[in-house]
Amino acid sequence: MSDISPLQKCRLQYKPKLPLPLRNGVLSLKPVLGEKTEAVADREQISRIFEHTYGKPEVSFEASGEKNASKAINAGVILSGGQAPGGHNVIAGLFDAMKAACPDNKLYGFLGGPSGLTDGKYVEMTAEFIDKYRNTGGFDIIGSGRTKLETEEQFQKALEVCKKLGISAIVIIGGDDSNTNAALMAEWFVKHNAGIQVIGCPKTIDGDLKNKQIEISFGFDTATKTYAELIGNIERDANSAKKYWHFIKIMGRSASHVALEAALQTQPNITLISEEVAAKKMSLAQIVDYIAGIICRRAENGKNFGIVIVPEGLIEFFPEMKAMISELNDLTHELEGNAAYNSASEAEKFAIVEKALPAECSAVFASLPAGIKAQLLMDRDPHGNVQVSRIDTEKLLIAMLEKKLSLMKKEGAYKGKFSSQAHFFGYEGRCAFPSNFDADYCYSLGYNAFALVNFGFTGYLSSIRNLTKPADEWLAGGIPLTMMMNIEKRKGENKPVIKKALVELDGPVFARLENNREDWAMNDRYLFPGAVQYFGPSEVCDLTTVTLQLEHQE
Ligand code: FBP
Repeated sequence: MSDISPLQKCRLQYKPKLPLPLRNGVLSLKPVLGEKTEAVADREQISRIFEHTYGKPEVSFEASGEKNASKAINAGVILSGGQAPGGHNVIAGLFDAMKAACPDNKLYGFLGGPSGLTDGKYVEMTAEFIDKYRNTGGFDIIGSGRTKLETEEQFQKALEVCKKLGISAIVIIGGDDSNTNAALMAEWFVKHNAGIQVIGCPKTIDGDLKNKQIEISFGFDTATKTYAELIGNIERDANSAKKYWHFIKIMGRSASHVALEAALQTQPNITLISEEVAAKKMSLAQIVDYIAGIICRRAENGKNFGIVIVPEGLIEFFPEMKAMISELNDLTHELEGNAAYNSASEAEKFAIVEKALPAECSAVFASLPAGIKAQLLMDRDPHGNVQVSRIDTEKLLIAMLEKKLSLMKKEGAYKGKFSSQAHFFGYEGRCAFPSNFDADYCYSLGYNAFALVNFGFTGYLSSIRNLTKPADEWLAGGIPLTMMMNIEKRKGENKPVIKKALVELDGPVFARLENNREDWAMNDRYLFPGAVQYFGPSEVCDLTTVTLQLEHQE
């Protein structure tokens, strides 16, 4: 019996498509430089921090018509942060580009994320090793991690490891934070004349690493197609049984791009968008009222079922919760080494926290069910933030709605029956086999990363554009990382960071939801996308999301 599934066997045969200029290998390219660039904001501070790498021009690659010579080099690659479908193809593209340029080129994979570089834990990539992972999901080829690379000591260690292995270029595959770290490391290497280039690749299913230059991060396409397939199946079930309200929390740490895209693909009854909740300063109680209103109106039409999409980060966008969570982040940090707190029972911990929080925040905390309180007190992520994937916001909404609806029933304002099911779609989509789009896009990002290395660039993000067109028409190039930065407060300190893209409430993607909201709430306009990640009609299978189509429509 084979130890791989029939689908995996089939996907291993898939040949990812490259943009036309890259198809003859990176040695046949010529870089075309644009104008000098500036950071999105806080230019003076950013230019001071990145004294040696600030302001570089954008670059695009064109076919040169001739083949340049190349000498053998060694490079390293790191997977950083949460998994996103297609990471393996970035590595495969990088590897193939290197070997096509010079068979003596060597690629080392650092194990377990950025700490693999500083701890000197690595594996040398061979064709045999990589071939098993082509077009597969996950990051298990070398593993990932969330260690931040930002200190002098870490950069020194990285330099020693690179020197030992003869590495002159590192490719970091990560999100906004990892690429901020890539920019810092690029700057440090230039400042210390280390002769090591650093190139980033835009990864995250959350879709919030995008801007004028980067159309989308990889993984967003597959994750949203996977969630949409599952939501469609639930819609079909809800419409068949007609007895449950399904509350579906959709991954996406902060921005609601994933929830919004999945909603546009499936047309559920209610879609909450965190950015809208924050902009309208809506409280949790107001959102509960809003959902209860739709449940009542549907019940009057004899429909005691429906679908509600809840973005993962929602809880942090309610103004009262945001303030409370921010106080709680500082407080839990202070309480970390406190023996009395650590040995206290759960109820005692709640009492300690309620006493220590400012009065208004304490009241908000006290109003929550014990399960949510306990989740809010769990460990923070490496940036000191609450881990929203571990908070059952969908269950919190259900609990509050049960109370609200039974009260309304007593008052005669609601005559329906409310039965619910809670779901969380996150990890199910994060490691799916990459869709055709992500398989092509990721392979191209990796291939193109080596083009940037070959022409001596550092502190750049690999960029493939024109993504709403077929791969033949994609454009390859590089964007200076400093161009995407601004200054933000992190753990009380001003830091340069790549600006996160949130859902634009005045943009065409949100407008599609807003214009259809009432119709989708009351009428059942469910769409059932099915499994279209790999095979099927090419307008959905090979091309990317509704979000990108709307953002780049002509
Ligand atoms: P990245 O930003 O590193 O890509 O990770 C995003 C994400 O998948 C979020 O959507 C989610 O909130 C988080 O990771 C979960 O983190 P963990 O893997 O640590 O549970």
